[in-house]
Amino acid sequence: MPVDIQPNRVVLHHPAGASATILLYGATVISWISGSHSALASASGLAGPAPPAPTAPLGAAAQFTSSTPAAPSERLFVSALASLDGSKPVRGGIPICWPIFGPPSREEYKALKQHGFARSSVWTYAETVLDAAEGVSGRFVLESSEQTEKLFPHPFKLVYTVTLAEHQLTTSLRVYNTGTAPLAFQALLHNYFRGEAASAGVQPLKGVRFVDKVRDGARDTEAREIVDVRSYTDRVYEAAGGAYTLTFPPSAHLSIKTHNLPDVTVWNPQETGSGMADMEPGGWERYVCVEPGHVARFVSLEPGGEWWGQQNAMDRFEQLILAG
Ligand code: TA6
Repeated sequence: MPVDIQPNRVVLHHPAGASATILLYGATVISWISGSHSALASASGLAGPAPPAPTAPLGAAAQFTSSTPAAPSERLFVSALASLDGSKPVRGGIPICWPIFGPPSREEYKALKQHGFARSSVWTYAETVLDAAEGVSGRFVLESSEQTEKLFPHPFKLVYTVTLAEHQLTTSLRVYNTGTAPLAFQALLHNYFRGEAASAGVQPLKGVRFVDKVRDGARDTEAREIVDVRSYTDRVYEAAGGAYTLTFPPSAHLSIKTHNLPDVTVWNPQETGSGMADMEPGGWERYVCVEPGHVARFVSLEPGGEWWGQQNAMDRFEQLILAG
């Protein structure tokens, strides 16, 4: 069954063995299993606890070719202590931050919680958009309601489309202003990518201006070719270029391309993560958050207007294996 619609989640299955699981709570993608080579995934720390991956020495991985049978492996981190019952935002996966990112920075939004309410609202599964070898795609909707209007007095409609291909996951957020006044918002896709944080690198961010939340919002310019997260990192890079590579040496990488999401946050709490009740012990060692967003400035959408932002995450295992 390519699209499995369950009471609280939707599972997209791609014929090549990939899958994506999306909770209706927050339209949070909680699993992206990409068709890939499990031996390398295991060696690089990318493979998740399920499904089981056969072990093989890393040296053997270079022998692989594109015709080697692939075993799927998990690309997202979800804390073992995350709540998946709708009682609080999921610690992991891809929470959607909307209509704000971080704590409210505008007086008119002061009733909102950190990162807004999209990640803690129950969305509706609207339709299966595509069901083909090229991709399997499902669409989720969240509309303003009496509940949202108490906190956020702006009529809106959000449409979130998740598209799965053999080695790619594309998530696309559309915002419609269904009200009569301009709608101002930030938007961000808070990806928790699974992999060994100690070896992870994000690039190219050299020369990009950033706000350092670890240093009380100090402004600075990135000097490194490759950004690591070996110390507590919480940086919002502004107008960062929109295309990034997340590497987990020696062999795995993801490439992330975006549309209309000009900024990117890189976050890993290191030991401060132990202060989060829903963080599994040492969980911060097993992921890096690379979060494309439109956050440095608010989007201002006129009545009747439409905005969309998109990210495409591509698992580049196969290419590296072939290159190796
Ligand atoms: O995107 C990074 C960040 O804003 C950090 O400052 C950090 O607190 C993180 O998000 C997690 O926020 P949360 O509200 O999910 O605990």
